[in-house]
Amino acid sequence: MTPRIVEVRRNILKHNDELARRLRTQFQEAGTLVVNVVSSPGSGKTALLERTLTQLRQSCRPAALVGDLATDNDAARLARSGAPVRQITTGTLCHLEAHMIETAIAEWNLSEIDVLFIENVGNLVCPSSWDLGEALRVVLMAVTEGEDKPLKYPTIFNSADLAMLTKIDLAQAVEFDKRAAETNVHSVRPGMPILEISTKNGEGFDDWLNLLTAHTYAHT
Ligand SMILES: Nc1nc2c(ncn2[C@@H]2O[C@H](COP(=O)(O)OP(=O)(O)OP(=O)(O)O)[C@@H](O)[C@H]2O)c(=O)[nH]1
Ligand SMILES: [Mg+2]
Repeated sequence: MTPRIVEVRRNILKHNDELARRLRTQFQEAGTLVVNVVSSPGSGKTALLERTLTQLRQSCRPAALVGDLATDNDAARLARSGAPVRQITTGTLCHLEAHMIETAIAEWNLSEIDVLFIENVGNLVCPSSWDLGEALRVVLMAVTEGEDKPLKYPTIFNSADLAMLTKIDLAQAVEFDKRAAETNVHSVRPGMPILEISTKNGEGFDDWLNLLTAHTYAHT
């Protein structure tokens, strides 16, 4: 790679970081908890958010943005919860960027949103470098993907605040080694909390909702 290209990339990332910092301040001032959900394609991000939005709507005001290269299928799934939802289609881009979040929320009144979920584009590589102004970054890892993902994609696990082992209802069927997975997560990010969750049978949902509630800003 030539030095010129490296420099352009660095400038783009710097611009993203500055905007993300401004967004983070805006979210904090509005009292909106922003959660960036990342994983490889098909690990269960939308399924997790479908159930989460439906349950959270009983006690607070959640909303969601969802990024995909194409289609608004995931937005349609999430909108069935009744929460405000917007799809961001990225075309050829493998991650969301801060300016896309800024545009997508432009018409929303943040003070009316307690928790904003951002489902990132399914990818364990690109989203790790792009700050979206979130307060929490959650990385999902489905039991069907094997235990070694943290070792192969350390950057995303290292930049996350919480790891989730999803599709835990399938763990036995695919002979998933939970202890090995936890060891791998902690070898990359010592001490990171790990939740086990199933959107099929609801396992782990109470812990997940409690964790969100603990991070939600108190509204007066
Ligand atoms: N058994 C089981 N299947 C699940 C669970 N969560 C999701 N799935 C299934 O996994 C598949 C993919 O789930 P999605 O929620 O669409 O995954 P995603 O991460 O949003 O996928 P992309 O948006 O394409 O990256 C679907 O067929 C879901 O029904 C779970 O907890 N248990
Ligand atoms: Mg999805």
